[in-house]
Amino acid sequence: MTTRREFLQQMALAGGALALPGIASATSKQPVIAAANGARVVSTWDFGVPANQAAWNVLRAGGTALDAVEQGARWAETGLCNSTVGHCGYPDRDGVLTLDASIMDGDGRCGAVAALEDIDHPVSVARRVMEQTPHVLLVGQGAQQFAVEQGFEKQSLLTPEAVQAWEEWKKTSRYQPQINAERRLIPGNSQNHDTLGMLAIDQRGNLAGACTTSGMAWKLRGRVGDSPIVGAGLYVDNEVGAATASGVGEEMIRNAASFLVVELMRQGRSPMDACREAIDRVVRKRPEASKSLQVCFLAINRHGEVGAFALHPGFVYAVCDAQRQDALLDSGAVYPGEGA
Ligand code: SD4
Repeated sequence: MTTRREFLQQMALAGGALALPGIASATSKQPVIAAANGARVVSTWDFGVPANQAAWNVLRAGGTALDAVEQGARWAETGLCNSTVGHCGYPDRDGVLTLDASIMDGDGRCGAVAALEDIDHPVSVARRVMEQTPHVLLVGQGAQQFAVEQGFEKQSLLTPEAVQAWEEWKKTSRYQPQINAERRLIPGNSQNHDTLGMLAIDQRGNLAGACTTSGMAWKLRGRVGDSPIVGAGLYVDNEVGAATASGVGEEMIRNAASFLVVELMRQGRSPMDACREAIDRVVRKRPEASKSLQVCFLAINRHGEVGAFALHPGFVYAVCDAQRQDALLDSGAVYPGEGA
């Protein structure tokens, strides 16, 4: 597989595009991804590349976007061990690992779980909520009870590394989310990435999305971020497109951000312009706070065009389609550096 550095170098040589013209964003060249002739899947952060592969296997075989994003998210939940998704996630400040996930189909059906404990594959539990209940969101003990009733195994997901990191954190007990923490190496955790937000369009032109995370490490017990909140961390509408988010979820909830991105696309904005406007809203609402936290949006429209934008540089997103399976691109950003 092409490394990220190699890919970005190839991009530079190719004029900054996947064989397409590039356009300037605020702080970096960001390629325009052309309309897909067929299926395409995109997702957040470096580990989106292998997660996309899991989704692509479904799309390539003619499967639905919904099945594809579930498989992609499942891969992230167990296929890799990192500190922010699934079974290797870092716990809250009380040492309890809680998982949040959502899934949404282009026809508006959706399901989610929040503060789910001791159950692997929250995205699949979210899908069961969508398909097997009249509800959209189950939380905490009720979500766990439902998962067990659906045949999911109850098991401890907290790894010794996560416990060790928590013990270390307790020495200062400071809650200070770091910008792009997901891309920095943490001792004992060589693959420290972040929430997986994944969006797909299938061969029939249907869209779907999924978002899965263990949330912000060291959060207050009971804290729920944007990822399981439909409209905040994820929104999909076959008429327009889909959007997902990563970063400090409180900002996405305040701005109903993924819904906002989709509605901006409905008004005619490109995916990147829509993401950028949503980022601008975050800044306008909390100008000081936005200097020291990260928020990232990723969007795809119904034609398969893709765009992304972030508060601070460093957000990367993975794109996979019939032409290229391992593309990893830098988003533009409002601020020039990694923040205050
Ligand atoms: C949350 N948005 O729980 C998630 C976590 C995340 O970068 O994406 N962190 O707020």
